[in-house]
Amino acid sequence: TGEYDCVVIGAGVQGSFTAYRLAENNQRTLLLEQFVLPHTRGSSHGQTRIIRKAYEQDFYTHMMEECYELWAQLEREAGVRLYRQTGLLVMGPENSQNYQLFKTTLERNKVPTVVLTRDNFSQHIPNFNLAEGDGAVVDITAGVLYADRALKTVQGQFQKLGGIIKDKEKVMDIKPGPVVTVSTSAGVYRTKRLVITAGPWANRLLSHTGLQLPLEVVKINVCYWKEKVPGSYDVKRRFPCFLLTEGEEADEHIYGLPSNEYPGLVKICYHMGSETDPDQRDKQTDRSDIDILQRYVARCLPGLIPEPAVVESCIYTLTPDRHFVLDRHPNHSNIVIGAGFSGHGFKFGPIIGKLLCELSLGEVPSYDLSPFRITRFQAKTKSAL
Ligand code: PYC
Repeated sequence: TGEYDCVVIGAGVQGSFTAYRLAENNQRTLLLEQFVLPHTRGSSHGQTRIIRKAYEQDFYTHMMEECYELWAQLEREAGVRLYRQTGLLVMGPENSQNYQLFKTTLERNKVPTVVLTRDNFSQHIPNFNLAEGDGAVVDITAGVLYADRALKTVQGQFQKLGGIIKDKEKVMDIKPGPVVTVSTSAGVYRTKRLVITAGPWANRLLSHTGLQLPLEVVKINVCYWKEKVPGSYDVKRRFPCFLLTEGEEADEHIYGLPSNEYPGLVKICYHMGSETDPDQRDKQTDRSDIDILQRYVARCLPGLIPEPAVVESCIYTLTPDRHFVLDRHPNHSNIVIGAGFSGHGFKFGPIIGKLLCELSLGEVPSYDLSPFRITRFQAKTKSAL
């Protein structure tokens, strides 16, 4: 048995940053992970992610303002490079609500941007067809985060502060109370405070505490597309990340990152997938998202072969409104939950860590967390009755 000030369950990006912040606050902290680290079973693996201030809602843009500073601070502390600026090209039907929300949120928050016109588009973004009726604006601050490296870095910094990581330890039981007892496949731990950041496994763990959240777990096919002419979409040629809010083929976002981790291959994905059990991810073989992407690539990216060369997998844990869950457990105030990052949480890791740490320590959170409260789901259910 071990005694801790705080146990964090789930060593993905959110749990790792939370554990790091707790350790910084002199909390004796244990970070538990069910698989051998590093692993590719959840939502924090892969070499790259997009970082951006471009959002439909002000509250995300505000959080990202500070989050960029926290990423830079981690880079300095650890002496590693985690961010590369590329810009993010946001496109969508000029008159659609979604595209306009992106554009006006960028303007209102004075994020540096360049608005592209149909006339100058190809001069700035070669080998790309802007769809008929689409607008285009570039969030200059956006870029690529080196995801695997970031995760390893924050875990290393946590350990340097005396934090303990135990991987290959699956949580089998949680007994809430003033002191929470966490039983794993390898031991029993007693802790004053618990944080659950278990990604698609959140509801499995929450079932021990009498709570279930409306989370939908989907498998994402992470597709890499081969350049016809090597280098045409390369990060070194300043090809940006891009995000299409909606389009002829797509109701959900399509996003892409310049060729980077695999030379000559460009990562382009659909921001939706098919429901999966996270322990049976590879049994989900639906490819309708890939069909959507093939049509889009054929139409808009003429320099790519419209068939994915490499397909990897990732999991999204979606809430009904696609906003995160950052809250205390409704019945146990010493249990804090970070969940439902809905496929857009990685870039927020440092700020989520700060917020979950504040919640866990009973401090006033640095941001208004009302969009992220658990009660919003109950309110929906009640009004639907
Ligand atoms: O939120 O920028 C994002 C994103 C890119 C890919 C998946 N999510």
